[in-house]
Amino acid sequence: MKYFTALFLLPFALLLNSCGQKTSTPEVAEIPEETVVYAENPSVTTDPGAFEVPALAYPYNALEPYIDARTMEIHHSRHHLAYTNNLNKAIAGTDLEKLSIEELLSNLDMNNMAVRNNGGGHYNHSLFWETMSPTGGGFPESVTFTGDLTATFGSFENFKEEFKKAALGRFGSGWAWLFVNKNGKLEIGSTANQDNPLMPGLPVSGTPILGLDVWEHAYYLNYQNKRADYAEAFFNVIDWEVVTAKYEAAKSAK
Ligand code: MN3
Repeated sequence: MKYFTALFLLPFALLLNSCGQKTSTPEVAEIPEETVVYAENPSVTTDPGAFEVPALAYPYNALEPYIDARTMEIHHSRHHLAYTNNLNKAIAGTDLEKLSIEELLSNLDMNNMAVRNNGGGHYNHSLFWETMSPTGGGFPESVTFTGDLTATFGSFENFKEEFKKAALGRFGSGWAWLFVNKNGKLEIGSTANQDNPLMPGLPVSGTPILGLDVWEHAYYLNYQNKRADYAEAFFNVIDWEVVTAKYEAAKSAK
């Protein structure tokens, strides 16, 4: 019976002992590492209206090290959101609310600066997010698209240099574009502010299939004033599959 009692009390004795040990050794406070959990498909809530900021197909940190998470977050959840909210406000109660963003921009009154800046901002950023991917970079796989790209610019490398030149040559804020012109041919160009080749009366005219945002807000945190490094890095995240699909759609629409 004595033996049984001792056996029965053993776990308690061990427990007491371990508690005693715990209090005798001061605990070292663990400082948790700062871990940010990024949403798989980050979304933001647009004010009620005709247009919505699209959710991204990849987390904010997915394009690192080429485009940093903080820049992506601010760019998508603040800059893009502001353009879309302001566009919705500018067209509220007008017939423009019934149009697609492409129709709206193609038939734009260029003196309507609120719709021009914010409609452009909404369209340009939507295209920008769509044509980037964490599995992007490299070369287009499509033989037709690569063939046309090479026929137009001489080689893929030449195309890249021309595109980077357009990005660097844009003074101040704007965008560099690869677009399909009215003859169904590939062309490179750039526009100021939030303009784009869909808008009427600009020197560059056609259907954008790839755009690079060269506003400082797109790269300043990571690249500061080094726009050339940012333009070079962009080529590591271009989703050529999406660009090719846009090329084919634009060509067949001409
Ligand atoms: Mn931007």
